Amino acid sequence: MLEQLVGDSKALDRALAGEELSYNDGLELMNYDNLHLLGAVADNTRKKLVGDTVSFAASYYMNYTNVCAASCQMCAFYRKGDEDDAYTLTPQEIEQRVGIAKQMGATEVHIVGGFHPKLPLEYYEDMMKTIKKSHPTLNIKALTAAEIFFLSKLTKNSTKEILSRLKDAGLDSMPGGGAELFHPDIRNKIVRGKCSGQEWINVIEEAHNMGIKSNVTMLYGHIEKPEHIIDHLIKIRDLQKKTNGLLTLIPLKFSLDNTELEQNNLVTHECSSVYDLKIIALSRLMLAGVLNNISVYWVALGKKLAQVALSNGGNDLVGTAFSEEIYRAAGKHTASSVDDLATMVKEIGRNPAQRNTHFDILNKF
Ligand code: V47
Repeated sequence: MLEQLVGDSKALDRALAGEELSYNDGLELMNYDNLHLLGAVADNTRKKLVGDTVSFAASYYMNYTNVCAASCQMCAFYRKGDEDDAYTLTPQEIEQRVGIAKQMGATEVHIVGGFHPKLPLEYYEDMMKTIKKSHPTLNIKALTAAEIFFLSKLTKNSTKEILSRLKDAGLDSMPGGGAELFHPDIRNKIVRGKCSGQEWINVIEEAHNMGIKSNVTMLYGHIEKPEHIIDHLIKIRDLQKKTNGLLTLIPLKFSLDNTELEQNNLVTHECSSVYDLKIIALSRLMLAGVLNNISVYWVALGKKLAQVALSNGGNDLVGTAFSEEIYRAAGKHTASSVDDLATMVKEIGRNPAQRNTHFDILNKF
């Protein structure tokens, strides 16, 4: 049935046949105007690859500092060290918050922050050792590849050395932040003072080779062009073919409020829901068979659109968040319980399941 309908698109035909999509196929689909067909093929591919389960983790999000040596045009979170609302948590404050999260049922802690120019490597090691000592079973998902790269420059250690010391201190896995879009033409317009796309990939590859798995993100809906999205997805696919260390792709919708891109009128509105759904569908189709988890970040989309995104290629919900300061800084509220997410999934006729960081199912509802 779908085969007959997609006859006008070679790329959709190829996707339905389970063939790997090329760069040109990706571009064709970014410019394809029948969202319903695109979504149907992505949904069909999702069903074949991962079935009807929609997973989510009980994750506690914590930003240990908003002080940042970088000043990215797309970020509303960073502060310079001397600003009134700049903060840095002590390892003891972090431990206290993590204790509460554990009591609430979190199985992982997601810890990221700004590029703090004064915190020594020992701060991060202490943080991880303190958490591990009190909560040995909690997965510490901490520090993006961009933070590792920054720490390497700051402390004059190799990125491998930093990763190895943090792994010894308790680092279990890494979040996917800081990836933004890898293509230099767009990256250089939205970030300032952050590693390049290739440097991000190199650090993550090193982490994967040490047995530290990670997520990967894709920041969309600002000033990118279709080719930047497809370039990013193909680089993710190539990386995953090499290391198999990626757990999921999390497309992140750009949130406008309080960013330099907004203040300079470079972006005047957030992208449309149609574009959101296209991005989820393209993520599913470009990565099919290589990276089979596509997470929907409901915090950015809202719960109703997140449900539609799950019917356009998504199979996982991210943002069980008890706290997430970066999105809040850019105008989005965050917080939900595991039961709320299960209800959201049941409402669309799919099967909710709580997972751990590594996508093993812990609990069905
Ligand atoms: O790296 C910054 C992005 C990321 C804005 O790995 C913005 O499980 C939208 O990476 N609008 C941090 N996005 C969040 C992140 C993340 C979130 C949830 C789960 C995981 C995971 C990772 O947020 C940054 C950047 O790409 N960001 N500013 C903004 N104005």
